Amino acid sequence: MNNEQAEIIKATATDANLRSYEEARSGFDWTEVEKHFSWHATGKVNMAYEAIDRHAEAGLRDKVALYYSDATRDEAVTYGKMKTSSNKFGNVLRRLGVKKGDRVFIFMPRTPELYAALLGTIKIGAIVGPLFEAFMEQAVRDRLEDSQAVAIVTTPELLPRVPVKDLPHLKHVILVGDNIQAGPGQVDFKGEMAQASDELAIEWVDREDGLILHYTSGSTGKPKGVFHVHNAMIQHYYTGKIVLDLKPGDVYWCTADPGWVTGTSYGVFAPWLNGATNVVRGGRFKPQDWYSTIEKNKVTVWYSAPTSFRMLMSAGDETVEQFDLSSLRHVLSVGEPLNPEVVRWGLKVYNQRIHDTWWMTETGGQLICNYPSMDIRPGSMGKPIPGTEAAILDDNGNVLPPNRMGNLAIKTPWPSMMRKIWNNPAKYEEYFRLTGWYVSGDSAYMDEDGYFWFQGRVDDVINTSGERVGPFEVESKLVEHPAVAEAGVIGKPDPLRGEIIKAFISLRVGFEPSDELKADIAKFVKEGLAAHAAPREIEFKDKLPKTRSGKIMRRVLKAWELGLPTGDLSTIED
Ligand code: 6R9
Repeated sequence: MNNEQAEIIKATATDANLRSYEEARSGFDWTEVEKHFSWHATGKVNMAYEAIDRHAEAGLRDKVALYYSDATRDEAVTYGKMKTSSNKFGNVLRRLGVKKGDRVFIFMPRTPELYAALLGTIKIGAIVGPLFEAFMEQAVRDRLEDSQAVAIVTTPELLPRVPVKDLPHLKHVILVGDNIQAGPGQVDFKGEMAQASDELAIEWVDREDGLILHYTSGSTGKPKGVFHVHNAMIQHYYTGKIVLDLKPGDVYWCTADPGWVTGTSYGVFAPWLNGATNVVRGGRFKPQDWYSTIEKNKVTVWYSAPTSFRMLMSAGDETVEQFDLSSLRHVLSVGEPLNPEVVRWGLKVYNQRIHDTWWMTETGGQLICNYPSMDIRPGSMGKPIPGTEAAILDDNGNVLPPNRMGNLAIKTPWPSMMRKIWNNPAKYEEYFRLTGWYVSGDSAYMDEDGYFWFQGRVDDVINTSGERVGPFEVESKLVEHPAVAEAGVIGKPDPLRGEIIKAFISLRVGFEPSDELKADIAKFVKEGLAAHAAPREIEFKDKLPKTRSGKIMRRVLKAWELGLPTGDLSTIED
């Protein structure tokens, strides 16, 4: 089915946490993993305690939990320090009256304060909602409105994008910065933290109580609030151990922002549950900064995304040679298909096999992976982790034989599975419409040896530089522009970004196509929604292809774009 399939890169790991794949799977039992946790006996649990306090209390108080650097800061935060700073933040929230189950959003750049706020929120049993700092007003509004958040942690720079007046549930704006003059409803983070106690009575919650709310895009409607519970720690801990292969001495760098699920499940929970040292690099992507982050911190395990690897690749082999990257011993990727080309390049320049991993916001944790002890087939996502089963189903839920393309599905349940879509039970049910299975929305096939190969999205979700963008959200923003009558948005294949956003637009009467107008429309989306959601290409059309029920037929736009046959047009409007 795929000629890449013949290529095999042999496993080299000798001391992987995982025995052979087959051995690890046979007789696997999640309850054995649970025994690692202190709550196994009591039943009461808290993710932040297990990630930080537990280690701080077990002799790792002075071990570095976080190496943080950006253009102006360079800090090492110990487990002991992370415990007290998150305790303090928990106390700040309690003093404001924030309670278990309340939603608290964090909307700020990656800094040690962000991590203290995230952990402190979890410590008091509140549900944390991380937001990308790139979000503009509409994106922030949608998420805070839907979740009825009571508090937001942000910076004075980002505050103008929080429409406080329109959000009646939002009672507290906690501002992180210097010389904050807190107005009504506002709180000075630093001032409050300085006064707060180091000691906090942790809120012990049930395994099924709320932990985190990640908003993510679907093909229709507003973004969905994917709701995860404390129980997810079982999977975060276990995959941190067997997939990331984390050991106590590791310095681990996950390049993802906590606004993306990778930046929390594997940028916060998995590494700290495993007692590793975590690296966070603030600021924007620059190849030299990235390599110097690895060199300076002696990063051993590195988890990034195809889009970043492709950008590093285009920065050239010479750039790699300027740095000492010999500390690296394990490299992984997630977010989009990992091109075989990138895998080969990684082997050449880093002397590392890049291990692909597949999972989703909804799955909460890794599911289909290449283990350290497994041969890699470049272009394949790997095999389901122990304790889980994956299959390719037809649309009626029948399991398809090897080499047949269909719906990638996972047998339910697994520990980190989402527990609901906030305010939208119907949407939640859609994922489980084929009894006994979670239907991912990705299409794939499995080869004879059980390796899974990604083929595409079943719906229209665009994956640009590893970020999921719903075409509907972009179209809605586009039609708010005074010149735009109708808009249809697709993902156009792009060698660097995976896909870029291309918009087909019909103009209102009185407007003429021009390059200035294109630029103005793109800017409108960038400032109104998010930079990564702005179309990089715009094409004006007199009319857009629509179904009789008025739905824009994105697959026809895509076929036009790719010069492919348009397929069944029976539902098209005239
Ligand atoms: C963790 C994360 C999920 C979607 C998923 C799929 C794509 C993720 C992939 C991959 C090919 C991989 N995706 N990993 N495609 N190979 N290894 O990315 O979550 O942002 O929710 O995106 O990303 O299409 O369905 P999320």
